[in-house]
Amino acid sequence: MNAPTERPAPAAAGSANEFDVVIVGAGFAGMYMLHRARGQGLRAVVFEAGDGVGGTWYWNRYPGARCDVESMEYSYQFDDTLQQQWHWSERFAPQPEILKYANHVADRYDLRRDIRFSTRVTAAHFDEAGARWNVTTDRGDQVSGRFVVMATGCLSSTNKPAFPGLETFTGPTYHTGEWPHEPVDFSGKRVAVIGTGSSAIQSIPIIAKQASELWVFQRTANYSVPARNAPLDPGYEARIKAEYQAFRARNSQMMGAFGSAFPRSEVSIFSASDEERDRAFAERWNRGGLGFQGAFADLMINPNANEIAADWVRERIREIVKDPATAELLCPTQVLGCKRMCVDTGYFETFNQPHVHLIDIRPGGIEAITPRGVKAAGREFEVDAIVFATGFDAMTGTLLRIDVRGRDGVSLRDAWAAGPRTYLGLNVAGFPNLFTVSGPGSPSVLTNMIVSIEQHVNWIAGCMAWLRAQGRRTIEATPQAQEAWVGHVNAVADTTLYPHCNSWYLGANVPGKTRVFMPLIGFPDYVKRCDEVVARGYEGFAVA
Ligand code: NA7
Repeated sequence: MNAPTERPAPAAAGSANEFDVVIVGAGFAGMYMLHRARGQGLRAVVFEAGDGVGGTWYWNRYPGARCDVESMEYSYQFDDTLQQQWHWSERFAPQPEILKYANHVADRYDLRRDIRFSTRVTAAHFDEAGARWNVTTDRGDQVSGRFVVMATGCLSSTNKPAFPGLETFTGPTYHTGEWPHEPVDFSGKRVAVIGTGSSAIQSIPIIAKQASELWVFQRTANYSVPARNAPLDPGYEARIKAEYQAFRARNSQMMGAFGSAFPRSEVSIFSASDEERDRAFAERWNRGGLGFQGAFADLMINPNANEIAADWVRERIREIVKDPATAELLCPTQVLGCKRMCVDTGYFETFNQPHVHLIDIRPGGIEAITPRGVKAAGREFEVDAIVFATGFDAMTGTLLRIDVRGRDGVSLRDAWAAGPRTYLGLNVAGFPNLFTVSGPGSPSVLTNMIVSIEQHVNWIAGCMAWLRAQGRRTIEATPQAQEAWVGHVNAVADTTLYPHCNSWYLGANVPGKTRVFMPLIGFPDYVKRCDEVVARGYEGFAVA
């Protein structure tokens, strides 16, 4: 899919600090937004906290970091030459290669000249008289923009629990989401990893190869499927490239905008015999990756169906992990898939190594961090380094760290005090001309993020062009449309098992965060809805 031809706008009047579009973040969303804005002849600037592009893939450099969407699908599709020329080396791309791709895109489209790196946006205030946003950064920039696009990412603010005594630890500490740029060598070290989500599950097998002792502190066991990662098959790559656009089109019809090569089965688990169930699960387990969850049509809808799949995975864990007590501890008990499933390489096997220990912290959590290590389960574990794999203040964290004020000076923090409320996950009532890329209320984290990002950026770019063509200045969601949308997002979630456990989709991982199911389930219906809104003259938006 190529970006539609844009009609250039007249050059913006005003000083060097006046822009048509101010973009926050230079991850995949911010980079593409900049490219599209330029394509319309708009003056755009990007502020980026890191000193390079890549967003999530810039920050998450922990050992073993890898995408759980297959690499032939996890890339931009707006430029067919780009997708034809780029070559991925593995079935699931490792973080350094994705970062290399982000840098390639920045160079290829000459994006860096409009990106101000190492600069964090601290405030964005709407000036009603001028219908412009005044944006401030931690480096003293003060710029204004007709539009603000929050390309701030869904997993970009780390969750750092305030463990008592945290500051007293004498060794180095690391958060997986803010990993140092230099390689970290754990050779011969005693290491603690706190958390057993995706970041921990990817990094633990690698850390275990170096550490002399590895203590893993687990509050909730997670379901994980083997990645079966391998060098990318050149034949497969050639077949996809021979029909890349058709492949993309098929993926866009999937609930999560990926995985059309192995789509979700339409068969109910209850119409399958025991042998058929086993065969279906085994086929997907052996193929590797997130497709496991699609073995039957009703796994995420019916609790009994889900429990059968969960049991099947628990059996595999018991087969892999030799010590029965450790195996039992590693067996998750929550609904399968209601926390995002993990995709691993040798995670459960790692616990068969004598120097790797699993500590159940369910009863009392982490009691304290001490100068010498971690206190939990009634004892102190002496370690040389601690890795916090404790996740993110997802979807809203970064947005709410910025002092965003819309009409009447109302802050986004107040507007979202009872949880995020958006229309289409693209805009918030009372915040004209401010767009959120993959914001709460859009499919975002339940999809192939790059596909969702492109869909959002295309929509936003189209909206800006439309406003200009109509001679209008502002667009904002009506409160009524927003209320109805929030209701819709919740209603869709409630037809599934997703809200059934304490996941970051619900904000339940961050103490004090309001419990609201944030992403919308189902990419194809969402895209249809976005297109209908446009076809009906931006239905649900007030335009002035
Ligand atoms: P996750 O999936 O949120 O995992 C964080 C882990 O840290 C999880 O096991 C948490 O246990 C644990 N955690 C969080 N807070 C605490 C405290 N206070 N004490 C002990 N343990 C804690 O983050 P990831 O970075 O692994 O993955 C995020 C996404 O990135 C992932 O879904 C993929 O989409 C890619 P809990 O489950 O809350 O009991």
